[in-house]
Amino acid sequence: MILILFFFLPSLLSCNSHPLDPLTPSELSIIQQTIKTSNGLNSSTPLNFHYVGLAKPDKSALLSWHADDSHSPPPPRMAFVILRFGRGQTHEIYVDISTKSIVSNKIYTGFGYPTFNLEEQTRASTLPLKYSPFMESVKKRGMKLSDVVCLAASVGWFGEVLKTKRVVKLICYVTGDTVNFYMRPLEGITIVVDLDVMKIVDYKDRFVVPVPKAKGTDYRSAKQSLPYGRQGKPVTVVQPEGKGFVIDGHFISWANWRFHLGYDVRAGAIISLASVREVEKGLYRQVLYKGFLSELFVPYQDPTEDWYYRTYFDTGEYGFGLYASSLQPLTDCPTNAEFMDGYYANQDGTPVKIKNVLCVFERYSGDSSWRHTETGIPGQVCGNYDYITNWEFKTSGSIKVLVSLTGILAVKGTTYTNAGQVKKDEDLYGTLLAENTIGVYHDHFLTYYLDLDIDGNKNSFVQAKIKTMRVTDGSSPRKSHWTVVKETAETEADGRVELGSEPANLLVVNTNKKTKVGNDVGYQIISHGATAASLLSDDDYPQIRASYSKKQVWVTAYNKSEQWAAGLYVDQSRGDDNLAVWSQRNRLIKNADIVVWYTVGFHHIPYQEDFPLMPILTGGFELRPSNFFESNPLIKTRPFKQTNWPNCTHRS
Ligand SMILES: *[C@@H]1O[C@H](CO)[C@@H](O)[C@H](O)[C@H]1NC(C)=O
Ligand SMILES: *[C@@H]1O[C@H](CO)[C@@H](O)[C@H](O)[C@H]1NC(C)=O
Ligand SMILES: *[C@@H]1O[C@H](CO)[C@@H](O)[C@H](O)[C@H]1NC(C)=O
Ligand SMILES: [Cu+2]
Repeated sequence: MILILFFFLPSLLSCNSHPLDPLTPSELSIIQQTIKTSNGLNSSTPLNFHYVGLAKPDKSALLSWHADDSHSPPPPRMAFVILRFGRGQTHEIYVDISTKSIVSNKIYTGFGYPTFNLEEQTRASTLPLKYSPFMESVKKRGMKLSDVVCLAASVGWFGEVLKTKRVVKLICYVTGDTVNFYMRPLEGITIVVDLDVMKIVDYKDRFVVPVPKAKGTDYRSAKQSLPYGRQGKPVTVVQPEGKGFVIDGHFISWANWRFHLGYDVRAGAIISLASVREVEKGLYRQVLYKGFLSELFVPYQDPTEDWYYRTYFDTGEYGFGLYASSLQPLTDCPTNAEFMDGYYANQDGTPVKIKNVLCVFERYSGDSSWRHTETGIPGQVCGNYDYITNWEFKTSGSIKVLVSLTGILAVKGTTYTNAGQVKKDEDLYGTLLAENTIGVYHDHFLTYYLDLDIDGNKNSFVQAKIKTMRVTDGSSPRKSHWTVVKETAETEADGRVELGSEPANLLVVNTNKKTKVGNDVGYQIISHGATAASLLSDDDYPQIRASYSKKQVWVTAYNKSEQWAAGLYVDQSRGDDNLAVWSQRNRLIKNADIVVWYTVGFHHIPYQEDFPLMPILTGGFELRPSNFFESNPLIKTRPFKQTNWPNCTHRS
């Protein structure tokens, strides 16, 4: 099958934009101009852009356009913009890009604030450097002001009843002889900045603990000293006949798969319209209408004054795509990768490019007799943590979604230099990783939005529960066996699953489509490790905000405006608009257009190997055909030609 792809000539393929393509730089400029010159928004008060992204076209309009093989005009391209204007008003604006006009402009009055933009975080983080009480605090700790770096942290919500100001807390660190300033926190200082007036509004210096030393915290290889470990041999990937996939704009075809790959400043990578080819019929069959990382909740487990509020929502508060870093060829992606750039609008609405934000490559994992080639799409995000998110498409029909955590832990300064000094009943809220350095306990909950459309959008959620049966009538020498009892979810209440509570396969099926032998076609969701759920009490404020994090799987009725698991406005949110709340509507989900929300969860107890930089830890899940094909589709896929090139040279 793969040979067909070699007949595609990229130059012959049109590069017309697809309705799901991310906003281009020129479109972002049109949006900026349209808004800035529009009546009512063009006053002298600056406009602050917090989100600019493609307004998703109506699903049914898009699907009929897609089925029509692009002969009809595509649905119009619209942008969705969240901006703050004047004193403290959040506007939701739809812009029609072709007519350069504002379609609607609504003021949001509910709780919660939009995603921070980078510029306001940068401005806030420099305020302490000119603030004399802080300069005094730095001096008191024997540090140089020029070595201090501060970062903005969301403050969360802790039961305040009235509307609060849009504030952040600053967490400060010392660089000096290391790039890894995260390992050298300045403890005991609270700095609160009001972002709307850009001023420090609260300051406390409560206690001093030693700043951990710089020695041993640098992770750059040039900074290491003898003795070194053994060096591995070089590795390279060669595809003698060229790449096996074709990229047409944002549409990717490879082997039996095709799908659209986009970038969004909030979500990062977005996979749409993924369909897999059925060899017998020569048809592409729908699998995943849309999939992306909807939220990433990271609550730290230290209730003390300096740490209690550190319960981050990286997607809704910071923007997973905004913090994406450029992937480095040969380091992050192999030699045979293709790269895609991402564009977002900055505070002023001006387009900014993130080069190589996504990469696409084929991977041969020759660990079985069948051909195994996969396309991985890592998108990387960097704050202190790095998350590498992978979408792997397999010729077997599986989509494997993996997330790898690496990077730098958030650590806490302490007077302790040895675990033996810790008092018997004292809770450190973490592990002593190095002298004066505690790696604080925390979780990572990555919630994926998966709008599965298995052979169409009328699907059902089925739990194939595995139950032990007793043989009591003496009909068999056996006393027991297990069997499968299928339960089809009627409403959203039946679509909430706590993984591990009982053995079951989780299936999304289309009961309107049967295989030849009469089974419902379907896909199942299989966990690959990392199934942690939140352990916080239900009445704890971070838990109220992320009330969906107690269950790993939720199934909801499709609703275009329900995309972000923790709600649209997450900074200081109060839990009134999130996945768990939507699920309470208890809509019908049987034979309906449904969305599966799957959370990859880690409880992270730090260990010394996580210092000064954490080695990769991976978990994820797989969407796997289950009675979708008539038989193993790999049988029909011709294996790769083995090529041995002992004497090839590498040219970059
Ligand atoms: C704002 O736009 C309106 C209508 O386009 C125009 O009449 C007005 O002069 C503009 N004001 C400013 C400050 O640019
Ligand atoms: C769709 O979602 C929005 C936001 O949760 C909600 O206001 C609206 O009522 C929902 N519509 C339906 C039909 O459930
Ligand atoms: C490798 O080297 C051998 C001997 O020099 C030569 O015959 C062969 O063509 C080379 N193969 C490739 C793929 O370059
Ligand atoms: Cu962690």
